[in-house]
Amino acid sequence: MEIKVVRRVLDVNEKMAQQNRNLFAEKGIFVLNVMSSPGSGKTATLERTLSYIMPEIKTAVIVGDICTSNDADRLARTGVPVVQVNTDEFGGDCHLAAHVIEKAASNIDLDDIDFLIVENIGNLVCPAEFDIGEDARVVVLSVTEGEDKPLKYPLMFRECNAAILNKIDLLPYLEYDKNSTLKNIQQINPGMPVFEISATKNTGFDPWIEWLKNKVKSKQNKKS
Ligand SMILES: Nc1nc2c(ncn2[C@@H]2O[C@H](COP(=O)(O)OP(=O)(O)OP(=O)(O)O)[C@@H](O)[C@H]2O)c(=O)[nH]1
Ligand SMILES: [Mg+2]
Repeated sequence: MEIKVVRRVLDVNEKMAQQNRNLFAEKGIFVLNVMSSPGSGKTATLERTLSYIMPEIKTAVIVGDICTSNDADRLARTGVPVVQVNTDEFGGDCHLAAHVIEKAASNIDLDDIDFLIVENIGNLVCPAEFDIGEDARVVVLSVTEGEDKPLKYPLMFRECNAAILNKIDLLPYLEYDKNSTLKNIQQINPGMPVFEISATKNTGFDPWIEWLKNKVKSKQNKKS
């Protein structure tokens, strides 16, 4: 009985996600779902990423948190349209579901953007289970979280198209085996690109930005 209920929730989400995907395809918008545990640096990475791609790529952001508009305030300072979703209004969900994205996107002029970033709620488990109609998923892992996280949270790493290893600037101060982390990521998702960056020190961004721009442009080309 319990399994049936869970299936139904996921089935409904899947349908809604497909509707979102159709809408975004029609508009030629590349949608990126950014996920990580709390505090890995999703917002910091996105603040910096926006400074690299704007104004060349017209972008909007949907950001999910259980409470507060802190992240929306930070991201709005870059000048892009931002919609903050707070899930405590509907039960404190630990992830963004497809119907939430549909509602949030209705507050954005989709004819005026080529790229929609979704910063998911900080959680290394639930967001990976919910398709929101995105084109690609990226997981941000920071070096303070430990080498074994890809092995402990395999779904997240299996479901993502790329990983960002953030807070590289802290390596000199940590007992941390970066190569072991990279090996663990490849064990779960062989061939997955990993971008080593420091969001706060602004290092390592070029390969990540190139990967992103290629994705956005190939989606635009599919439309035209
Ligand atoms: N040293 C260092 N600190 C960082 C880096 N990136 C982010 N931080 C710090 O990590 C903390 C969390 O960063 P956020 O960008 O808020 O992380 P987040 O993943 O968006 O957090 P939630 O949205 O709450 O899940 C902040 O204090 C950042 O300044 C980095 O590259 N190096
Ligand atoms: Mg954040």
